[in-house]
Amino acid sequence: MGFLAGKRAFIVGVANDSSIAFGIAKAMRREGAEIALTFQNERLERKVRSCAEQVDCDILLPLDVNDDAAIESAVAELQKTWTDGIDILVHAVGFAPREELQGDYLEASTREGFKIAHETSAYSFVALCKGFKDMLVQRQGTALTLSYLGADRIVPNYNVMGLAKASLEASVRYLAGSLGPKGVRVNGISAGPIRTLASAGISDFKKMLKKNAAQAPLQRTVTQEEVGNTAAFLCSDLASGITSEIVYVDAGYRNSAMSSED
Ligand code: NAD
Ligand code: 0WE
Repeated sequence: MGFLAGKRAFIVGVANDSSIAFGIAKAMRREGAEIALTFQNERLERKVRSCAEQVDCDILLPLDVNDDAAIESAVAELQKTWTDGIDILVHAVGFAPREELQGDYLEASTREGFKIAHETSAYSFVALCKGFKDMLVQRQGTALTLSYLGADRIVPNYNVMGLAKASLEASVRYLAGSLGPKGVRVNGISAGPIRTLASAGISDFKKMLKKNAAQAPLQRTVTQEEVGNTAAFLCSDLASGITSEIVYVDAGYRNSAMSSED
């Protein structure tokens, strides 16, 4: 029997079968969890529906995380099937206007871009935890989000997303503080760079993957499956003593100052 047998996971952030959220859904399904997925808009519905089928997921809901009414509807909809709450909430959402992720940080940054990046990438995790709080408390559940090293290092072009991820990571700690007394754990995974829809079209992404692989102790990048396995562990009872943490799944890159080539 898998280590997530009997658990119910609500996963936000699947766009297609390259999504990190889909790697998480597959790992959690493999370990026995029941899965519910969402799609951001009609444009993505068909792709997400095909992902849903692959993880035997019967609950597929529309959800724009910037819309509080949509979050409330998702809660109400989920409660119809999962009447006594959820065990796992996964937030794998990030967005900034494309122009903000190109070139010099100071030049590229705008008030509006800052607002959009922080609302969609950081506040949305708080909004989801607020909406699903009662359902999480009911089953002593756990929440998980996805971050990136740009939260505390200067990564060229990551720009305002770095600030939004720093806020998201601080939020993991404060949310853990809020929900810990109720028995709910909150953690984050900081993943190394992976080719997905969100990284498509990022200038020099291929170069970045190469540099990460060259400098990481494991001499390679990581996969959606590896992030998925860590997510499954963190959201399982095996991790019952872990909350407020950011776990790096990056082949060791963060702790490496130089590569053997330097
Ligand atoms: P992805 O494009 O597959 O996933 C991003 C998701 O965010 C999409 O499903 C998209 O629909 C969703 N989204 C954006 N705005 C939304 C909104 N308003 N409402 C609802 N959903 C919305 O890309 P991914 O790389 O799998 O990204 C998932 C998470 O992993 C993000 O938080 C990203 O920052 C993080 N991350 C990615 C990498 C990487 O290199 N790919 C590395 C570290 C962390
Ligand atoms: O968090 C991310 C991606 C975030 C992202 C990507 C896009 C592209 C399309 C947020 N918003 C948008 N907006 C769009 O219009 N990652 C960790 C992947 C990523 O993105 C980078 C990276 C890495 C790594 C951007 C610049 C530099 C490095």
